[in-house]
Amino acid sequence: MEHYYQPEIECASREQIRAWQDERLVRTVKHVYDNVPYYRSMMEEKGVTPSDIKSVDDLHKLPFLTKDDLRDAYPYGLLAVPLSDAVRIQSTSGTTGRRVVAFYTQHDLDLWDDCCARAIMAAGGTKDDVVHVSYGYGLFTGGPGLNGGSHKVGSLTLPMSSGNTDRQIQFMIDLGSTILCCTPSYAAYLAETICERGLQDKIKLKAGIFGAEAWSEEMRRDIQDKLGIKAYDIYGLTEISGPGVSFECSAQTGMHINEDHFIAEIIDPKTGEVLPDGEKGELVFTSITKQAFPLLRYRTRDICVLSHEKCSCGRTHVKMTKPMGRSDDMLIVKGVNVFPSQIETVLLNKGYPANYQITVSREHNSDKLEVQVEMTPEMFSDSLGQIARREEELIGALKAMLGIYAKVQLVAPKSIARSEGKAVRVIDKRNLY
Ligand code: DLL
Repeated sequence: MEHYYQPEIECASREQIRAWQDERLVRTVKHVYDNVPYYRSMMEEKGVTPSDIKSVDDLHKLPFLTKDDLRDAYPYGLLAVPLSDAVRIQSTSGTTGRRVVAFYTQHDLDLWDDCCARAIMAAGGTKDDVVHVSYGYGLFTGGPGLNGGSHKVGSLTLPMSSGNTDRQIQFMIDLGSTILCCTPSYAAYLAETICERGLQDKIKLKAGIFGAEAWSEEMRRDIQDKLGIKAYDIYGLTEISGPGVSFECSAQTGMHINEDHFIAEIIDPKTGEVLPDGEKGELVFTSITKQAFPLLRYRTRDICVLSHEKCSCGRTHVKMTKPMGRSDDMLIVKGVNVFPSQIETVLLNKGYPANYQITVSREHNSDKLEVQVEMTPEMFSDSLGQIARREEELIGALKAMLGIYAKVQLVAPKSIARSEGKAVRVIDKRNLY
C-alpha cells in the first residue's frame, strides 16, 4: 500500500498545483524585491518589477541566479528576513572560499521537514518504523533533513551521523532499524560489511533512502540484493533547502519534485533558453514558500529530464530523472563538493606549475581522490626525502582547502601528457552517470 504524508498536496490536481504556484510565486517575488537589495538590483538590471510577474507564465522574465551570486552575497546578502527571524544555517560541503550558506526561519525548517517526511512515507515509512540516519549531521543538510522528516512521520529516529561502521551495524541490529538513510556509497559499504560478517539475518531493514551523490541502477540492485531492501533515491541541494526537494516513490522511475514549494524548469545550459518537457537540460529551481532564503531561478548545474507522465503511485507532482551529469566541473567526492579550480589554486599557491591530473575512482565503495602534480626542474633535483616532505605538505594544504584527503604524487617535469585542445584535468573512473 502506498503511504502519503500529505495526500491532499502530493496527489493534487494539476490545476490546483498551478494555482498554488501562481499565487506563491507572485508573493515570493514581491518579498525578495522588497527585502533583498541584491535581488532588487538584479531585477532592475533586467528591467523587471514585481508587477511584471503575474503567474508562472512570467517566470522566464526573471534573471537567473547562480552559485557565484551566492558567493558574492556571502554571508548575509541574500537573507530576506531580519536576522532575529532566522533560526538556522546549513552550508554546502567544500572550502571556506566557496562556501554557500543557506538560512531558515522556523517556518522554513517546518516545510523542509515536511518534504523529507513525504520522502520517508513514500519509502513505506510510518510511525512504527525505526529510521537510522547515517547522513552527516552538522552543516551538511543530509542528517538534519532526514532527522526532521523522521520526527514528523513519528518514527523512532536514530541520529547516527556518518562513520563508525561497527557501531552503525551494532545499533542497526540492537534497535531493529527498518529504514536506512545515507549516501548510496556508504549504503553499499555497509551492505558489503554486513554480508562479509554474515549478519544479513540479524538486520530488519526494509527500505533505504539514498542520495546526495550520483548512483547507478547497478548500484541500486547491488544494495537491494545484499540488504534485502527496496532502495529509494532522494535529491536536493543546500541552496534550495536540502534533501527532499524531490524523492522517489514505489515506482522507482524518477523523483517527484515537491511542486507546492519549488517550481522546476529545464534550460539549455549554454543559451539559458527554457526547454519543453522531456528534453534534457539543466535543472533550475524557484522556491516559492521560503521566508529566509527564497531563491528565484537558481541554476543547479544538474542535468536531467522532467516528466509529467502519470505515475502509478498516484502522486501528481512532476518527476525528474536522476541527474545525468553536471553543466559545471564540480565533482562530489565522499559526499564533498570539489571543484578542480580549488585544487589548482592550492598547487599554484605552493609554486607548482599548472600541469596536474586529478583522478577519482571508487574502491570498496569508497571514493578515492588522487592528484598527480609535475615538479619544477628545481624541485626535481631535490632528495627523495625532500620530495616526500613536499607531498605531505600538499596533502595538508589540499585537506585544508577541500576538507578531505587526497593522495598526492609528485612527478617529473613534463611527464603529464599535454593535450592538444582543452586540458583534460579530471579523470573520473566511477561511471556515475
Ligand atoms: O547533497 C542534499 C542531500 C542530502 C540530498 C541528502 C539527498 C540526500 P549539497 O551538498 O548542497 O546537498 O549537494 C547538492 O548534490 O546539486 C547534486 O549535484 C548532488 N545530488 C544530490 N542528490 C543527488 C542524487 C545535498 N540523488 C548536489 N543523485 C546536487 C545525484 C545528487 N546527485
